[in-house]
Amino acid sequence: MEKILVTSALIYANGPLHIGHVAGAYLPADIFVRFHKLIGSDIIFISGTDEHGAPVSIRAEKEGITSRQLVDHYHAQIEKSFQGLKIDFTNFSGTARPVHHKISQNFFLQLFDKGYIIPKIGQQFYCEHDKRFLADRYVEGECPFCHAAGARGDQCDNCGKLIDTITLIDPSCKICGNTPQIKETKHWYLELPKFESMLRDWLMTKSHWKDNVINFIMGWLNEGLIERAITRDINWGIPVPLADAGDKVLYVWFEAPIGYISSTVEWAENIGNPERWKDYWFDKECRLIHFIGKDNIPFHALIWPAMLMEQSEPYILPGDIPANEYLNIEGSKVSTSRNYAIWVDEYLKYFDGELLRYVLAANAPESKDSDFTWSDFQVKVNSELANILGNLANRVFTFSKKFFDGKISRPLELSESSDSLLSNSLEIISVIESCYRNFRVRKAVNLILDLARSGNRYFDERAPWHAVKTDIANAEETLYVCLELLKKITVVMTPILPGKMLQLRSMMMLSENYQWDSQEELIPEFHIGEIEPLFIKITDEQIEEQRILLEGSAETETAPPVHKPEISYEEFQKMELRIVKIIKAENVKKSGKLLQLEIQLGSETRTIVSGIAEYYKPEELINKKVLMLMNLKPRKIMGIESQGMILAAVDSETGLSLLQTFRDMPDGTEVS
Ligand code: B3M
Ligand code: ZN
Repeated sequence: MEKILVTSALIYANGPLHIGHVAGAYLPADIFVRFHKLIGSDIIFISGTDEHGAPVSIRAEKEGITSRQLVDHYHAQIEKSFQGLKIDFTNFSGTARPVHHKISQNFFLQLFDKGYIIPKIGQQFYCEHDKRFLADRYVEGECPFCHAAGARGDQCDNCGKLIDTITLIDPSCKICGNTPQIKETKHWYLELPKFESMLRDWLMTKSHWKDNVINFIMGWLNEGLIERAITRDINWGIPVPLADAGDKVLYVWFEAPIGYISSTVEWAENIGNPERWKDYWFDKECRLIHFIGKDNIPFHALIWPAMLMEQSEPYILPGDIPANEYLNIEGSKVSTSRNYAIWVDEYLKYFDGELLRYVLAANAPESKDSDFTWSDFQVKVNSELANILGNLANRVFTFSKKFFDGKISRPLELSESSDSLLSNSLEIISVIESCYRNFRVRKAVNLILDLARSGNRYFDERAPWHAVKTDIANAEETLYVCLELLKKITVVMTPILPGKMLQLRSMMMLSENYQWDSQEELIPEFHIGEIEPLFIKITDEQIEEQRILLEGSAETETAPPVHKPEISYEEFQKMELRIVKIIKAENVKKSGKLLQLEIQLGSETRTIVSGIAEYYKPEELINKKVLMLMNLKPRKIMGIESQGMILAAVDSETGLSLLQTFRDMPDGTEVS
C-alpha cells in the first residue's frame, strides 16, 4: 500500500479564498487525495492558514484591527469556503497556534546550534516617518531583475524572483509612501550556500519533476545561493528563541512550511494518537507531495528541503512538488488589491461548489496559465455536464423505468458492439488512472467525458426506442451496457465530483462505499430508484449577472494614492495662494512646452513661465482666472524670470487642467 503525505500551500489568512488559489494548490491536491483513497492508499491531506508575516500585519494595520482578529476572521471564512467546495483536508490548522510556535522555534534552534544560522549586521530599509524598519512587503518599488513596477520587498510578482529588499529600485514605504533610508541592523541569516552541494545531489534524483519546477530551481542554483535573512522586525510573529534577539520574529517563509508538520502533529493529537504524525514524517517510504502555486517554488524546492536536511529527527524530504501556473479571469490577471477576483464565498451564494470543481479541473493551469471565463463556465456546465453526462443518465434511467420497471438484468451474452464499448472503456479508465497519478487532471476530465460521449453514441446507434417494440432483449442489453458504463463513471469521476457521483449512485441504488476497482466487474442486475436531474442548466441571465458583479466590484484605480508626509497648519499658512487673471499669453520661443503668461491681481502684474503649451492655446487663456502660488521663490526658465506658479491638476492619461473657482471671484482674492 502506498503511503503519501499531501500538503497544500498554507494560504495567508489576510483575505478570502479566490478561485485562483483553488485551481493552483487545493483542487488538484484534493482530486489527487480522493483518487488515492479510492485505490486504497494510506494518505493524509494537510494544510492550514499562514497567519504571520507582513501580508497579515499590513492588512490588519490597514483595517485598524489586531493581526489576531484579522487571522481569526479569515481562518474561519476560508475554512468554510473550502467546505463549500468539498476540499476535504485531514487537518486544517493555523500557524498562530502554540504547537506551531514551539516546533518552529525548535527548528530554528537546531539549525542555529549546528552553525547554519548566524547573526550578521546587514542593511535594511528604515522609514524615518513611521520610525520603523520596513520588512518585505512594507516596501515596494521597481524589480531589480525584470524592472516591473510594484515589486514587493520580498518577491516580484512579475518574474517570480526573490528580491533582497534593499536592491529595489525607487523604493517607497507601503505605509506612508515616503522613500525609506538604508540603516544597519542585526539579523539572523540562513547559510544557504552551505547546503548547495547537498541540494544539488538531492535534486539529481528528481528528474521526473515538472519542467517549470526543475527549470526554476536550476536557474537559482546556477546563479549561486546566497544567505537569506530569516528574522524580521515585525510586531506579529514567532519570537526568535535567542536571548539577544530582542523583539525580532522569525521570517514568515522560514516558519510557514513548518506548518505542514505542526498541522500533522495537531491532527495526531486530535485523534488521540499523538505519535501518529511520525508514521508519515519519519517514514522513508512515505511520499511527501507539496501542491503549490508557481510563486512558491523557491521556498519549497530549495529553502525548505535545506531546513529539513539538517534536523536531528529523520524528516522525509519533498518527493514531488506539482506546482501549477496561474489562473486568469476573463483574460486578465487576478488582482486582489483591485478586487479583481472571483471569491469563493461569493460564488457559493449563486452556484453549487461541484460545478466549479469540474470547470477548474477541466481547465487546470497545469503547464501554462489558463483562463476562467463565465461563458466557458456556462458551456462546460450546460454542454458537457448536463447535455452529455446528465443526459446519458437521464435517458437511460427514464427508459429503464418506463419499459423495464427499473430492473435491468445482465444479458447472457454481449453482442459485439456492447462488448467493444465496455472493453474500450476499461482501457480508457486505465489511462485515466495514470492521469490521476501523474497530476494530469485536465486530461482525466476529458477522457471521462469521452466515456459518457461513447455511451450516448452507443445508445443512439442501438435505438432502444425501436428495439423495445421488436427485440426486447436487445433493448435491455443496450440499457444494461449504458448502466455499466454509468457505474464506471460514478467511480472514476468521484475525485472531481464527489457529491454528484454519490447522488448518481444513489439513483442507481449502488453502495456508498466503493473503491476504484469496483467499476471493473459486471453487476448481475441494476435497480433504478428515485431519479432527479443531476445538473441544472445555467441561464444566460445568470452568467450576465456574474459578469456584471465581476466588473462592478473591480476597482478601476490600480493603486491607492500615495500620500505625502503630513504638515502643520502653520506650514500650510506659509503659502500665499490667490486668484489671478491672465492678461497676456504667448509661446516661449524654441520651446514646444512653455507659455509665457502675464497675470494681474488688482494693480499688480507678474510674469510667469508655465509648462502648459501642450494643453492650452495662448488665445484661449486670455481673461481666464486661475489659481496661483504667489510666494514660490522666483526662478529663471529659458532666460525669463518666473514669479510664481499657476496651479493645475495633472493626470498621466487625461492630461492637464488649470484650476478655476466655482464662482467668479475678483482677481487678487486670497485662497485659504
Ligand atoms: N502563504 C504564500 C501564498 O499564500 C504562502 C504559502 C505558504 S506555504 C508554506 O501564496
Ligand atoms: Zn513610512
